[in-house]
Amino acid sequence: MIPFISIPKASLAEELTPSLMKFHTLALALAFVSYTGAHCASVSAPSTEWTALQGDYDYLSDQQTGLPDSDIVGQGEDYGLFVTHNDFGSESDTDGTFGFRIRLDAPGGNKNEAKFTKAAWLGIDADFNDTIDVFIGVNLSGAKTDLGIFVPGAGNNDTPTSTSVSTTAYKTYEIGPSNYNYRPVDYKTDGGTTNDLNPGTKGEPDYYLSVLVDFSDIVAYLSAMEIEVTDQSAMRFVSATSRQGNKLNQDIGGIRGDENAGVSWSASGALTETVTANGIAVVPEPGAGTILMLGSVILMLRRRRQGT
Ligand SMILES: [Ca+2]
Ligand SMILES: [Ca+2]
Ligand SMILES: [Ca+2]
Repeated sequence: MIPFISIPKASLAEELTPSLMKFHTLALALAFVSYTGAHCASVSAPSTEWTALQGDYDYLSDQQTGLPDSDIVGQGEDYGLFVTHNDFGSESDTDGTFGFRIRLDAPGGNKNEAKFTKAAWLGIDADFNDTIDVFIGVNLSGAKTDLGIFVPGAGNNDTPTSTSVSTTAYKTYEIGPSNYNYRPVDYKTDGGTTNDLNPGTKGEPDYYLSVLVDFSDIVAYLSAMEIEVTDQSAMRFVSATSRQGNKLNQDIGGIRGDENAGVSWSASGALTETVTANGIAVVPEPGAGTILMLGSVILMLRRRRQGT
């Protein structure tokens, strides 16, 4: 439900404090953000059709194995992480496709053929208890060709260090042009200001890695874990790259290198803001305390006016 804040009459508004007016402006702006329509985007679509999360998303040259093709980068409007949920007009709120796109510092493979040869993950905390509940991603390391939904490993999965990915996928899909894409950034169509955030490394453009899976499979997996979600549910994400399928051992979005790797996910700075599957910010409804405070301020001002 969209929070509704009534604007006071001008005469009364003149008496409201500047901070109260700022609150009104902020509440209305946030309500607008939460009300914008759903996006639909193919796996290769311009990034303007995906939903960008967090501006300065990750540090340059901070991934731990010296490989720029695994370095997640994102600065300002040259975003490092996007998500999308596409419902194709379905009325169900548990179907459609869901996916993520990360921006990497350089292409992998060789100069004749750009190719991602590592693993990339989006971890989801769907119940806000600071543990990663499920991963989606792709593992193209070695001879692997796995794209799908992956179960967190046997550890606590509550800090970057204690989090891993089970080697057995919950669900895999055949990789094809509808669910996997690896291509150079083109800021003229993707938005942002540059194709190469870190010219000091290889002098090649940054690359987007994009993955889509069936949202209903995520819903089913989480439901089996007693976490019920729809495409309107609030969730938080982490992103990571790795050399093998089971560890987050190259780069984690939002953390510089392995700083904060031993602290909780929320304290580490790696979790995104709270959003729906489509990346739309979830606005908490005004708390009872806020409404009471607003009510008593307005009442006090009215009484003061009547008394003069
Ligand atoms: Ca990085
Ligand atoms: Ca969790
Ligand atoms: Ca990082």
